[in-house]
Amino acid sequence: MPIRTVYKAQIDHMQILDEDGKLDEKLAKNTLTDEQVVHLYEQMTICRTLDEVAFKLQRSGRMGTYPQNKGQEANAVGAAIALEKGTDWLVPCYRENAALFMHGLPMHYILLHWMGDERGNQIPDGLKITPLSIPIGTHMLHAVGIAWAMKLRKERGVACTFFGDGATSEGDFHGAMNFAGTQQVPCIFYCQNNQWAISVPREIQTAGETIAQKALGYGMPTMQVDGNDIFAVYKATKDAADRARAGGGPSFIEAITYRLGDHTTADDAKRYRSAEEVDSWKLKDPLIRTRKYLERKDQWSDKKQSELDERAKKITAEVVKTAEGIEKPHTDDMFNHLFSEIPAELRRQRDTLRTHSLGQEPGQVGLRAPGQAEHV
Ligand SMILES: Cc1ncc(C[n+]2csc(CCOP(=O)(O)OP(=O)(O)O)c2C)c(N)n1
Ligand SMILES: [Mg+2]
Repeated sequence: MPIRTVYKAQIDHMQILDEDGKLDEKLAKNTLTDEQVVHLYEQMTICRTLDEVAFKLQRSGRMGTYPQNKGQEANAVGAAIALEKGTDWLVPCYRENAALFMHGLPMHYILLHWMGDERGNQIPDGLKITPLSIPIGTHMLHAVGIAWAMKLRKERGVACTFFGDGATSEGDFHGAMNFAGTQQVPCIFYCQNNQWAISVPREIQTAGETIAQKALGYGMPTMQVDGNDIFAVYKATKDAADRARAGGGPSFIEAITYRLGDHTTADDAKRYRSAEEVDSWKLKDPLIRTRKYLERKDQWSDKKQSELDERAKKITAEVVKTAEGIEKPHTDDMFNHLFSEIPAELRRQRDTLRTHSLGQEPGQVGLRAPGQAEHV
């Protein structure tokens, strides 16, 4: 019996808008209108302004650790506009702020989250968004579960989960991909390959030439896109969503991008990556590229830019005011959201906290007066 080839594969890379803001007209057909591009440019700018504000809040001790989205915004906005708000689920990691805002999450929730206030994770009813996943990769399983449920209920929705290059080395990632493939669930696996997992470079994250090829092992359509190109991100996500809605199962997208900031405010990326590398990626910045495109098409001006910058400043100042102005949480809140019926031991702890200061300031918030209404 001669040797025969039983499987052949290739991974395509798609770029539609190049670094100079030039468009591949053929590939761009039926993608984004100029009006939509302006909208996405505004969303990216507002998101980046919030990033800068959050960074300063952390540095001045008003917020905990914060992971900047800077440089990766095209992924979030391009995918978000390709998905249906209120129908499709977003299952995020922590570098997709703009997608969450576009699907309805009030911006101050993100600040509350990083200020360590759990109310930032209580997504308002009606929004199809799960809380940020700080454990790397665990949320892809949740996305597959949501997608499976939608399939069983014959709903039209798709679940799109975002994660990094590092997450694709986790066991949970492979479990999620395998199950999604065998059950053909309507799930989009969106990998933001930003070249680094904290200080671990992409080259040693996996021995494979691409991350996209990992999906071949799970029988999924897969491709690479330029993740700093809103057109390519939009097209890849829209095609994957259309396929999923038509019963075609899951898809994988590897988006090539770069985080221009440190991993988080607790990191100093200068210790492990060169200034030349960062500079080379600054030239590929999605905001610069999108603005160049709009200028080419006579859709943008310095005047519009300064109006937008002013608007972004105002919006984010208001967001900070809302986040910092929220009433302090009550100690009861620590017990209120985990169990429908609180176990006896936790009830005892909760009740003790109401009547004893436990070595803390007796005047602290949380010492509820006897007889005051209980939450549970
Ligand atoms: C299960 C788990 N292991 C380790 C960590 C610590 N950790 C936080 S971020 C990170 C790197 C993630 O890299 P990547 O998936 O590429 O995402 P990026 O931060 O680059 O967007 C690690 C190891 C964690 N949060 N969760
Ligand atoms: Mg990464």
